[in-house]
Amino acid sequence: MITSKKLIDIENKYGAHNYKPLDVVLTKGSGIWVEDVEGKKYMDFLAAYSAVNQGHCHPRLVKVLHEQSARLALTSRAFRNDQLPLLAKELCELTGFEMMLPMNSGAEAVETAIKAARKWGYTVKGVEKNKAEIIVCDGNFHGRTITIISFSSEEQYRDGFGPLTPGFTMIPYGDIESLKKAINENTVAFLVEPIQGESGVVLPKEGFLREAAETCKQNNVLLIADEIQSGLGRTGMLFAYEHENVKPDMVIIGKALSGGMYPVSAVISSREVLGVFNPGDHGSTYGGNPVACAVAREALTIILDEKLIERSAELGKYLIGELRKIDSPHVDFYRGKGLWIGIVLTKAAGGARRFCEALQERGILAKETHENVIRIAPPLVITKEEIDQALVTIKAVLTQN
Ligand code: IF1
Repeated sequence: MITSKKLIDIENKYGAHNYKPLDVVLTKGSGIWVEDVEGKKYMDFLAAYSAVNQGHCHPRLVKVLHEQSARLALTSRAFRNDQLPLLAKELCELTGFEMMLPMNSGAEAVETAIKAARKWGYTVKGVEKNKAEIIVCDGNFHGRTITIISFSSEEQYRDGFGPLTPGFTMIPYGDIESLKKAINENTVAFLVEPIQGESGVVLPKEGFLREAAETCKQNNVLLIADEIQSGLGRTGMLFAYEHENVKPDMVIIGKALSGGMYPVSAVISSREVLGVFNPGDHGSTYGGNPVACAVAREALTIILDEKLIERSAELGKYLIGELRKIDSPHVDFYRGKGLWIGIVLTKAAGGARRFCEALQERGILAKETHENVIRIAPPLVITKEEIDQALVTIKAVLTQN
């Protein structure tokens, strides 16, 4: 057997160092549990940044992946396949939108939404050629492509990668007055995460999304919700924007759309918006492939069959309630929705990394974000008993370290 240490050395030698992962080398997963190459078991409290909402290696997803990959894996969009129409229909019926466009990674779906919004601006709204502007938020995370990092507020994500893509304006997250001021006749869209993930599970002021939706409507600006991380049950609703009773013009999904089994993303929207694409305008070799579509269909069905949205709402409320009972000198406050919680540490706590390492030591894998936030996001299949088990460990780490 190759040891963890040996594998880490090999990865460090041959793999680019664009990450600094916890030094745990995983080889197996089932539900909320993962196992390293030495056989130590951990609870996964990150769930691959909410891609594994359905739990690791869900038997139904494994089965569909096996069967579909043995039947037909890839045709490209030059030909049709028998899975894409069914995913498109089921996804639209589930979400209440008219059309979808399938991609692979989240970033590609964000790019797709940006292209759709710009083209809608020129062909429907009547914006002057090459003048389209899109408003984004401070602290955003939408992916890693050149265009997407062009409007990141994180210096490190942009530094060294210029020249950057123009056409984006930034406002403070949650500030409705700034949004109103930033809109002009060239504004085609407002792109926003209903809850910011990488920023540390940051919720905007209550009412912000509702007012933003009204403002967008009044000004003929598209509201684009990036639900790649917040969507598909994570916050105790199918989509996080439902907490504010709004309906965006475009929604971007990925991650849990495949339950972590395969890269699948999509943009869902109206005929008016996605109808701007003509044959040849946009595409992808793998986007909409039969394996992706079959897996996504099953992943969506699992969310409904196993009542994962309701579980997230109920167990999330329970978990944050129990966390708040922990009397720790290191915790400033807790925030979150559903099974998506940020433990915000005090300045004096010395950063979240050491707490994540202590959790790892005791069998819980969680990831810090922005120095001082421990992010908690287990697969939504977690049971109350497993949460109680985890709470003992979390309490020990937050009070003893
Ligand atoms: C990394 C963060 C999370 C996302 C939202 C689009 C994408 C993401 C709201 C792009 C991706 C990831 C990717 C991963 C780490 C991660 C992350 F800390 F970096 F910000 F989740 F919090 N929109 N999020 O959260 O989707 O192209 O990756 O499929 O880049 O290291 P992708």
